[in-house]
Amino acid sequence: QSVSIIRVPFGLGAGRPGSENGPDSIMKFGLAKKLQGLGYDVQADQTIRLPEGVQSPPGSKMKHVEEVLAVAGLLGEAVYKEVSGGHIPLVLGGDHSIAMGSLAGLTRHYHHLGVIWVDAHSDLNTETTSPSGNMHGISLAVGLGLSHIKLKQMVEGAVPLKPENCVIIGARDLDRDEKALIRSTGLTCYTMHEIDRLGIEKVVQEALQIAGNGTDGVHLSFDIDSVDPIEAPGTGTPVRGGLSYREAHLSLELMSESGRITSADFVEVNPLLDRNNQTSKLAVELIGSLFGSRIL
Ligand code: DIR
Ligand code: MN
Ligand code: MN
Ligand code: MN
Repeated sequence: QSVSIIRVPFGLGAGRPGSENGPDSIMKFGLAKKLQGLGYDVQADQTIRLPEGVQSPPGSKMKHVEEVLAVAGLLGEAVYKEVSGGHIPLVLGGDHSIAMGSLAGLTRHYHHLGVIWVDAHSDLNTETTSPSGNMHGISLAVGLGLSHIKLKQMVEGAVPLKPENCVIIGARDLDRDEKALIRSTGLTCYTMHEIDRLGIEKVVQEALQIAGNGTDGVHLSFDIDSVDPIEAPGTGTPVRGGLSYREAHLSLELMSESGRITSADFVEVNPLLDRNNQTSKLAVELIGSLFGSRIL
């Protein structure tokens, strides 16, 4: 099996700077070595950069739309190339707006893609409902075709996700219109309440069923702010009451065991806000669990 690491040092979709330093920080703490130690052939990693001269006009509600679209287009093409070449794309963010690029490239290849979105938030705002104007808060809505911004603007041949194959895990900070959308679209959202009641094992097994039901690929989009800020302080929008250290690892161990995950994003690591690189190091460990690292 071969993994293609794609670094996306882009943070303009978030409300504060720093996540653009996430990819290099995660790599610095030994990601390539970890994957090689687990038996993967790690493809020479590539970096997707914002082309020079791309700048959104000032004064619009959503911030940095042009920059986000430019990066998503380039990332989407890169992801499509890797996945159609038989490699597992591992995308390192950057803020969560880059997931639009991953989804665009992946849905060109997998016409029935399931998505597991692990996040404190649901990223289901649209340009109409967004209270912040931050593009990282709309990426799942774009994936589902609910925004005026479409995946096919980024990659030709991309198709929208089907809500019945999309699952959110770890939500605990939802905006009003996001709640309404979760109810109306019929995607599955396991908030921290369901995780507390059912246990993370049951939640992840159900999520794998839903995302894997009739799909030809399952993408994991992992926002590090899903993990409790005690373990992951280095992120732009921390929310207390998140996944514990073991819940986060167990989720990824179960996904690994299932053999169903065909690509992943790890996003929103912000080294500027971190304490002793705790969050970057955690990201490396968690990616290890997804790729088969076990305690014994
Ligand atoms: C909020 C925060 N719902 C927004 N979203 C974040 O800006 O739309 N997503 N932080 O990860
Ligand atoms: Mn997110
Ligand atoms: Mn989040
Ligand atoms: Mn989705």
